[in-house]
Amino acid sequence: MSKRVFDFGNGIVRKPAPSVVEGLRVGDQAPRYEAVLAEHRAYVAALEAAGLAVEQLDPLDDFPDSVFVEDPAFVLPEGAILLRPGAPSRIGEAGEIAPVLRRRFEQVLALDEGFADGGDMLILPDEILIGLSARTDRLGAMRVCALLRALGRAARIVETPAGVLHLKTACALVDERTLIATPALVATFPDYDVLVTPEGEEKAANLIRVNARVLLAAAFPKTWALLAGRGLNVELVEASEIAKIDAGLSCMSLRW
Ligand code: CIR
Repeated sequence: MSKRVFDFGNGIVRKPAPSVVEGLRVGDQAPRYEAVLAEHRAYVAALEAAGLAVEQLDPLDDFPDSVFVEDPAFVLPEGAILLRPGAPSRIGEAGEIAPVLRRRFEQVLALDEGFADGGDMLILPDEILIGLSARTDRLGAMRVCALLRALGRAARIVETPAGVLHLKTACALVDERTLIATPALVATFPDYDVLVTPEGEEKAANLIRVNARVLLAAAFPKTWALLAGRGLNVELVEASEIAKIDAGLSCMSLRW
C-alpha cells in the first residue's frame, strides 16, 4: 500500500517558555506555565506512542507563541517551506526555526512575500488547501501554492470561516476519505465524507491523525464517541491550558 498522508515517522516540537503565559489570545484567561508544560509533556508522549521520533527544540522566551511550531514552517517528506507568520509578534519565529529545517530537510524553500501560517495549511491525499485568514493573506497563500507546486504538490486557496483563527482550527483529516469539520466548513469538502463537530465541541476539529491513532483534545466527549463509533483508535490528550491561548493539538508539532 502506498504511503498515506498521515503516515509519519518524525516530529519537531518546541518546549514552551515561561513567556507562553503571554501568548496571543482572544479570551481573558491566561494559562498557567506549569500546566502548559505538563500538557506539552503529555502531548510529546502521545506523539511518541503513535510512532514518531520527536525532536524537542529549546524554549524561546522572546517568542511567547513559539511552542506552536506549526505556524512558522510547513513540512512534507519531500521538503520544507519557511513561512512568514501573520502576527507581528510571531514573524521572528521563522528565523529561529530556519536552521532546524535546513538541518533536517534537503530542500528548504522560503516564502518571500505576503504572510502565511502553517495552521492554515491542510494536507489532503491529493492536494493541499491554504486557508485565507487573519494570518494568511492572498499574496502569501498564492506564493505558498507556487512553492508547493515546485515541491510537486497540487495546492488550492480556500476561505477560513470568519472568526476562526486558522483553517485547521476548524477541520482535520481523519482518514483517507473522511474529515472532521465545523458546520461552516462542511461545504468546502464535497469529495469527502465529513463528520460534523457536535454542538459546543467545534474546537475538537483541531485534532491530528498520526499513523494509526487520532489524537483528540480531552475536553470533547461527544466527538470522542463520534470518532470511536467509526472504529477509529482515538487517544485523548489534555489541552485545556493551551486552549486558553487559542491553540489545539495540530499547532504544537511539525510532522512528516
Ligand atoms: C496565536 O494566536 O498565534 C497562538 N496563540 C495560537 C496559535 C495556534 N496555532 C495554530 O492553530 N496553528
